Amino acid sequence: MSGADATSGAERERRTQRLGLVSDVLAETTRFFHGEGFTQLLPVMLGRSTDPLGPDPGSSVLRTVEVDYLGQRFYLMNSMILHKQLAVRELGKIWILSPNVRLERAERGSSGKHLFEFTQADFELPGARGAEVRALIERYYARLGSALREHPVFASLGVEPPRFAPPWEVLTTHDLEAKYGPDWEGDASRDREQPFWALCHRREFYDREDPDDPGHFLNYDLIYPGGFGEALSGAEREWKPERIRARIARDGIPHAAFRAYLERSEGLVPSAGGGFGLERLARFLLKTPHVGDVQLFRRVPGERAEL
Ligand code: ASN
Repeated sequence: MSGADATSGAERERRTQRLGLVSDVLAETTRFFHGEGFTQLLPVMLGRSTDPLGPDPGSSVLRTVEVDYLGQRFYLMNSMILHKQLAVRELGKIWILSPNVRLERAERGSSGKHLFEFTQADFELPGARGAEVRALIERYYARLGSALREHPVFASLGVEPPRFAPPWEVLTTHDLEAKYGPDWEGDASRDREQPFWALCHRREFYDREDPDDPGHFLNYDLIYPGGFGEALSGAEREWKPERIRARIARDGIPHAAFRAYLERSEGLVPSAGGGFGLERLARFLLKTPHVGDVQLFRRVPGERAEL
């Protein structure tokens, strides 16, 4: 066998092992949400409205993909947030393995954590507050860590198995900016050995503004340690139609894209939830250089896709 074949054979074997871990993470995630009483829904991929992904200083999406089909305009899912908000009223606690397409700028290819197609575990709980969601997610990671600790992939790839030790530090973006500057995520992540929560981001209209403290937001991100950065984003939601309309107007995002959602907004109820990227989770567990390394077919911005 030539050297090149041996190398690609070894790399193929590592890829098979990484994908095996992704499969086991999916199985554990499914067991967890079902055990917590969530109803699993199949994903929506084309919607008459979708997540605007902005205004958000962290977003760098070029555009939302529009599909005109038989006289209707659809958008490819940036995330299912708007559909989740409508679904919780009838269905209670829900979760979805939700594929998202986000056309990131080419420069994002070198961040190590951006993909233009990925899957998130996306969940929503009617009537919940942020603290309840954060406790749920801490239970999830603690359980995932114990379930995977003896997984042979870690010894085989020479990576430390995960040690998640919640409860985790809770900070605000104001604390983080004061210490690390406006681009706090990388340095704050590199400074820590456990994940931490970052609260209060000024971003999309569906994250609830604190009624007692305008200009502050009842949302949260979970950040991985070691420079791996954002794991999850979530929030308590705006559900009052007049507040949603005012936020959309304030953000200056085109109304047409939200007409179908706004027409149904009288049916919204208070809820909270979030979503975490499964590829980012697998990358964090396996400490691969790029999140594309845990995909079967890499979807890295600016890279030529194999298939
Ligand atoms: N899934 C996120 C949430 O529930 C939204 C997103 O992915 N942009 O808040």
